[in-house]
Amino acid sequence: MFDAFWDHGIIRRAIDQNKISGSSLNIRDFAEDKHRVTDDRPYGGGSGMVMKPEPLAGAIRAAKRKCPSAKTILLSPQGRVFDQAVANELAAFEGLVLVCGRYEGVDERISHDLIDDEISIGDYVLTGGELAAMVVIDAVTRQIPGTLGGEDAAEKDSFSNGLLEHAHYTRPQVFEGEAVPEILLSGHHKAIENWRLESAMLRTLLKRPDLLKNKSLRKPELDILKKWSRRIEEIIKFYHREHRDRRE
Ligand code: 4FV
Repeated sequence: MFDAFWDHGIIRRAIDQNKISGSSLNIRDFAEDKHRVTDDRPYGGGSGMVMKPEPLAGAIRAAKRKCPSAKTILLSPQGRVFDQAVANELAAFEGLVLVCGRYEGVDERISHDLIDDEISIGDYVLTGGELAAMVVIDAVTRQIPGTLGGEDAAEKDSFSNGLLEHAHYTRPQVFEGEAVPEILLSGHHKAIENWRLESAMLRTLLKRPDLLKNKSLRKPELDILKKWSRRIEEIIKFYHREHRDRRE
């Protein structure tokens, strides 16, 4: 599954620019028995299979020999939930060994002395950890300076300032009767910057109000919220005036 992943887009370019290097080790290559078995029935009975500790341990140790300072991470639903802050944190490490489980999961003893951290990409169950590992690699690679073309591209990301991104527009200026907001054509950079901040605030308020609640607001953001609340107050006052007049 990783062959295609390493070979496309920003990941491929980051590899070509030696910003990152990536390799995938097949756990079965570390199974020492003649049938190269990597899974077995669960002790205590029950359905499904569990990944055996020996091949996993062999693979993890082989990966660590490539980068001894690497942080080993098991992708599993039991892990701490992955988000932009975790991506930023992992981008600071020299290397990551991402362990991808299959079947019901991995033998618990692997977590005891070979795993530094456990990460989940979300509260749902996948058929394997590979897709989760790709999500982590993709988000972390974007945080490495220079992988996104514009030096500051990642800073302007959703979540980087605790807000969702502002609305984006490109040509044509009018699409199926809908025009691009005039302000974006004005060349007035400060006004465009303010428009984009208000767009980001509005989208965050409507789509992810939880982000606004946990965010330390900067003055421009507070001013925007105050402006909106004044407007809402006016509407409520107008409503009451209308209602009172109708009652009288
Ligand atoms: C998962 C997740 C996930 C659990 C059993 C693979 C599966 C199977 N990994 N975030 N959610 N893993 O569902 O990271 O082995």
